[in-house]
Amino acid sequence: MIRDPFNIHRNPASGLAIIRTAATRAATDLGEKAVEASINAIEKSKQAVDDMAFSIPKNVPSFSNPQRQLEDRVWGNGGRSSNFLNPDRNSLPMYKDKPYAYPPSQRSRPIWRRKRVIGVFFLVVIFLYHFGGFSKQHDTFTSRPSWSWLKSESGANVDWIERREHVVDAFKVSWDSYHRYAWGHDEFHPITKKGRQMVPHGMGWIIVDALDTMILMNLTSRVSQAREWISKYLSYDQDHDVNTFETTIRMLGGLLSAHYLSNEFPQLAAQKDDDPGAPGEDLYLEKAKDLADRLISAFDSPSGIPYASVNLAKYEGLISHADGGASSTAETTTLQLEFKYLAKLTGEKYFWDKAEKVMKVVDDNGAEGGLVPIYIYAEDGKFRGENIRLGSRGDSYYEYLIKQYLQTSKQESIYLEMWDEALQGVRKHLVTYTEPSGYTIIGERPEGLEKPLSPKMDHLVCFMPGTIALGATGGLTEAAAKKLPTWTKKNEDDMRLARELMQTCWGMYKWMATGLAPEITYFNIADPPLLESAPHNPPLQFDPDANAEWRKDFTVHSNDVHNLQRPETVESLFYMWRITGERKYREWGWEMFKSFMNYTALDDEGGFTSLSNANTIPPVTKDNMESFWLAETLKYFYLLFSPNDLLPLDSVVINTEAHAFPRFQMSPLFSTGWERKPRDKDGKIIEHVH
Ligand code: DMJ
Repeated sequence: MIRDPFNIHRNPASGLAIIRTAATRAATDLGEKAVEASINAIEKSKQAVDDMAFSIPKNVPSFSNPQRQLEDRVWGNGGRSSNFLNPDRNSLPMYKDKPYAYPPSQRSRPIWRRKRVIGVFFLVVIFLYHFGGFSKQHDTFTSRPSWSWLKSESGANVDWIERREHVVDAFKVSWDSYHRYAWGHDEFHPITKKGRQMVPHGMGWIIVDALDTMILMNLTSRVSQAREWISKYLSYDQDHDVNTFETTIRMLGGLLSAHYLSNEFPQLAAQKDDDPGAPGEDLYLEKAKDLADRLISAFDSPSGIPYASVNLAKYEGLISHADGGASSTAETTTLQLEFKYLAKLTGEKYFWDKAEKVMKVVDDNGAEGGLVPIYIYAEDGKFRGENIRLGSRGDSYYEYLIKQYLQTSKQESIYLEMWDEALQGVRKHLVTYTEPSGYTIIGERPEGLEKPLSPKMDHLVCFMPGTIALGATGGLTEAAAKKLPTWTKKNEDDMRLARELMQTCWGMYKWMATGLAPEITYFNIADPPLLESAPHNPPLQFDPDANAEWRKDFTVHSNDVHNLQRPETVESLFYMWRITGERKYREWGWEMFKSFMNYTALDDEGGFTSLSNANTIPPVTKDNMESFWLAETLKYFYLLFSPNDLLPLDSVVINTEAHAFPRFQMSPLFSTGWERKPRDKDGKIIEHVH
């Protein structure tokens, strides 16, 4: 651990870090060119080998599908909000991984104008149809690739390392396509082969998010590409607002993880710091520190709850444009692992204290059953509304409770207590079983705990099976944890819940035509919903028959059929495999990986894309590669097929964007520094009467 070696926080704009970088650059300018040339040569020869191993299939998009057009309207700005009141699609976006369900333009238009538009539209459609405009799109795709390995049957002697190599190939193709068509851009649209920036000069969204996956996969030349770009071009001194949470989990998390992995595993993607042209050895940490100094300004609110956004150049937190000015609860409570690890690395206590204080302010609201509403005001630290869910805006609040406990080597018992309380609350208020088959789901309470349960589950909720298992064993295998005196019936029950939810999440994939989950699934449940204690006995296999009974339990609305390459289910499969050792989780992961290869790969080694409709074959493509495809989804596939000693679960903690940090001891410098207010058995705070 180092402590702010260059003391750069005292002068964030021009610290010694910057001087070092400039000096390195000046001294090595000539050498860099030579390195660049040799990197390119290596790349070319590597790609020649890749070509033989991995030829990209064809796929079929339908640009005429009305579903696609609907999705493009709602998700058209990539789920980002530039200005909620006046969404301007052309301005540089502020990234948000949430759909703003604002309706299409409400401006009223004279009817004759609308008619004319409709008329022109139909003429264009007829023209394209007649002259083969649509069929041409189809000609460039096939519905299934012809890789022989995709058809191989699972036997007893599976070579998991060979399977893992196919994941590496998928990563290389994705990265190289991005490098070819959109290098340095924050977004990549692989069908139109275009990139787009989120801030004026780009903030390395894809490069930084993908970096530690490349280190783990030992992709040396590609790590060099990324490192060079970060060294030469990455600047956070940009007069633009960014989302506090997304920038923290992806950029700060990515840089910190790259720092950790490259120090902990110097043999992986080895970078020789004394090579001519190589940037300074603390490049990742220096960039992380500079970014954190800007992001920390989000915490300067009256309550200490961070604002939704930050202007990076101005070091200024910005209140949310939407949601009545409230921040998302999960977003304010999913910054702690990153700022605490940075505090540990630099010795800068203010990072720790500001992140820690958020947890106190949230907890002081006294949420019943430990279940928090999904919005909170930065101004006064009070919750907004009563909408409770473990999907978007609620999810990682719960995830970071147990992970904060593990990060500091189980020294902060307050977070275990909060996690246990919340999990009990989930059981009591959100868990129920589907009909007729009896799958376990986590529903939502959109109007508060006293109001009806909505049987809706975002794919995002599928982080829960793995996280529950992680909480139950602390990252040990189940077999090892069971031998400890601390193992109780509660741990048994948690593992059962984890297994049941894992099966439900896998069912979301099995239900869809492409084998790729939708964004949201609804379930058929009893009225009133069955209690968590109710008997239930779902079938262990998903019968592939199109009319199989289990299919009646699931429903997917036409608005929700998109698949954004999300990681949560493979993330949980990874934890479940490591913890239970049950081979089926690896096999499910392999099946899912094959579905991604079958239905999201683009022609001409164009990479992989999100889908607007994953419930039709051929699927409808969306022309976007999410950075978490590289940072999370492919990383979790890689880890799932890797030997278990790669990132052992009992010594690391993995952030919500799949960036790995070490567990560590709290030094005397750091403390939790707060206590929970006394509360009753439902978790409500007991007010003292004076
Ligand atoms: C990622 O940015 C993170 O996993 C986050 O916690 C949730 N959304 C995406 C992936 O779905």
